[in-house]
Amino acid sequence: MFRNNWEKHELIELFARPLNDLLFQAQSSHRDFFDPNEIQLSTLVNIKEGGCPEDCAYCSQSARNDTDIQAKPMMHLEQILLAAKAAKKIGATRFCMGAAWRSPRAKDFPKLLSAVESVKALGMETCATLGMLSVDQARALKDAGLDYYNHNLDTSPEYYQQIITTRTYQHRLDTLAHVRDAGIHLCCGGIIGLGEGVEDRAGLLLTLANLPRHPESVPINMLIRVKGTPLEAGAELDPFDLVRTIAVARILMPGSWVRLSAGRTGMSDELQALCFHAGANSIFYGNMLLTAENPEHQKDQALFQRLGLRAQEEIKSEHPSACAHQ
Ligand code: SAM
Ligand code: DTB
Ligand code: SF4
Repeated sequence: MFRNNWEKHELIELFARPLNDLLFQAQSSHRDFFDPNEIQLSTLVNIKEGGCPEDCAYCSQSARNDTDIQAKPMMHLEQILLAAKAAKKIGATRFCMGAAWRSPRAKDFPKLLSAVESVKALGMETCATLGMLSVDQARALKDAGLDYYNHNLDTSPEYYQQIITTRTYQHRLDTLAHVRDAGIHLCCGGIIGLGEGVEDRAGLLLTLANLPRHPESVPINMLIRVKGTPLEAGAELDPFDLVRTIAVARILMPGSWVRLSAGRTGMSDELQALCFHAGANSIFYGNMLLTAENPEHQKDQALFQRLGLRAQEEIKSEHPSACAHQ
């Protein structure tokens, strides 16, 4: 029922369709698997800020970029739990812990496992994004109760080298396989606005949709231009390219949650509404992403009210794509 044999030319054709036709097709796919008026809410917390050894050209937390972010030690368990309780109180169902690491260090691992267990015990879905994982690390996180792991491919295999040189596309695919094999849901997407072309947006979505199984969650980030990074002064992105990328993601992966991710503070309500129409049905919720700002939750609630959208309240244990992939 779900395809993972897409060809590049099919995606290029989708991207080139008149916007109304593309939106109609995306909205139709969306309604096959989801309530079109329900939005899933995830809250992020940065449990280890700055000082990252990787050289991702977009990132405020790379030690190689001259940004305002300084390296800090990992957060204490109590602080993480306070943040999770606050996220639950404002209505988030998933709590995502991010760390500026190439991969987790052995000495931090027991604390990470306790954080996952304690957040899970609050009745929230758990997510983490900690860089590359080994098979054993993925298994241990699963045993602690980790529901989702976020690890993005960021862009196409061809454009990737322009953005990151300290780890390869294959490294990323290996981590995705370790996460999958451990039985953790995958959250994997990318960024647009890196200076890539439409072939690269197609190349990213092609790789995601042709994985053995579609990621359950697909974050589409719009580049936040951070002062002191190599991408600080790149060309402005046409917002319709964001809408098209979301629509194509929705058509290719109809049973996945597509998340309108970084960059919402710079988007109008109208652009966000168009992204929801194109098939986005998840957001990061709460006033901070990792180091960058995100809309205040009251602002999102007011937008939901105006658009007749509802926040997902119940965590669904069964994912829409679960049976279709078997
Ligand atoms: N260090 C871990 C890693 O890279 O896997 C986890 C955190 S990392 C910040 C998570 C993702 O956030 C990146 O893969 C990238 O897609 C996104 N991201 C980071 N900085 C961004 C920015 N300035 N604008 C948009 N997205 C960004
Ligand atoms: C994802 O795809 N986007 C989030 C999350 N996964 C970890 C991160 C966005 C980061 C935006 C820039 C910042 O806050 O530093
Ligand atoms: Fe490090 Fe992740 Fe930022 Fe890359 S995106 S520099 S790995 S924190």
